[in-house]
Amino acid sequence: MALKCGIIGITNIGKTTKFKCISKTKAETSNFAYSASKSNLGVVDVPDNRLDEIARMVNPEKVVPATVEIVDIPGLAKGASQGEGIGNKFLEDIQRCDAMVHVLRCFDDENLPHIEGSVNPVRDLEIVDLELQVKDLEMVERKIQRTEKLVKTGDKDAKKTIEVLVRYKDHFENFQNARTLDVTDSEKAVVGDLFLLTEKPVVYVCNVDEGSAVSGNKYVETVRTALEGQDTEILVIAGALEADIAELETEEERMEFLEDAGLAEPSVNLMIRAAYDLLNLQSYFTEGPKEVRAWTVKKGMNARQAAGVIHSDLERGFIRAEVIKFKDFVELGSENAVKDAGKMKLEGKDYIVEDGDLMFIRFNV
Ligand SMILES: Nc1nc2c(ncn2[C@@H]2O[C@H](COP(=O)(O)OP(=O)(O)OP(=O)(O)O)[C@@H](O)[C@H]2O)c(=O)[nH]1
Ligand SMILES: [Mg+2]
Repeated sequence: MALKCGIIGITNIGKTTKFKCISKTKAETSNFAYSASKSNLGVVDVPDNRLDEIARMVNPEKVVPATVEIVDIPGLAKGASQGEGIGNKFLEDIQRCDAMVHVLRCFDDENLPHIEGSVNPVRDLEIVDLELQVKDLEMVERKIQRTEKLVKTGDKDAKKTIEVLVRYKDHFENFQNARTLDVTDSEKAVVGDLFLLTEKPVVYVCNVDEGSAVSGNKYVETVRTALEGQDTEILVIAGALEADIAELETEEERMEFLEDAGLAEPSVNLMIRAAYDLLNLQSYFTEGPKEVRAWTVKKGMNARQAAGVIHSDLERGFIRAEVIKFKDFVELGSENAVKDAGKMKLEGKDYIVEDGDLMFIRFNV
């Protein structure tokens, strides 16, 4: 099953607008709170300049980018965990995701009322976080009850388990997210079966007005201050502007508008790459006259597992991988030049694949 990244946030702040910029999936946007009644799933190309550069050099018949699954989830509101708004259903959709892009409204627009009556991204962030925390608290409390029964039967581990669970419980009761609790890996494993919502890795996206696309605005500053000290990325995206640009017919037109806005590429690209990274994914490349292609592997996969992403035969019959570093390929200009310079490495099955490796798999079945 593919890993998925969910776009979450309070209702009516531009989540679906962003989703439409990056995905070919049809999705409804509207001016009304809670108008969306279902999540949208999109398989989204991962923009990668390295792939484009290899393609320019090799000039293949076909270029195939990596993809990542993004789910646009309808907005939450205060009380969602108690069934408010569209309620619990979307918390379940978030549960099925492996990472989250949390969108925050950081733009003024008199024509677009805010569900809470004013623009305040930090308050919105706290509202959404609280809904997730309440859900997580519920999960942890239920596990505490289950485990207490085990303590009574004399299970020795159960007592330790409860100690860890209580730490999580206290943490949620202090309005904190699971990901910020200081725990060891084995302690974390205690809640592994709960798939806690606030444990999932997150990146924040500040949705700003056109004029703030490059340097942000006062709302973005409040978000930065609120998240200070947390190891988390904050992206700034002018959603409406990027939606307009995505609608343009030609690449030239799109580039012109981006340049006018002071951007080198659509900022939604950063969002896609951030999602890919949060999901712990990276790419390696294969190149030839027929096809230049990016393949998705989990970080830390070895060469043999990575070969299996192309085809199970390559994993089963793996002999070795010929590995070229992207930098060498670009600097030296071709596969042969890299070989002549002695910079192509032969690697065995245990080689840990690095992001951006060019690989040719030798196999025999
Ligand atoms: N001014 C302005 N309006 C925006 C921006 N992004 C989205 N909107 C408008 O906000 C409204 C809601 O946008 P959606 O993308 O449907 O919002 P959503 O977060 O998906 O809403 P729900 O699915 O109901 O949670 C639409 O009318 C959009 O045109 C933006 O960056 N600036
Ligand atoms: Mg929506």
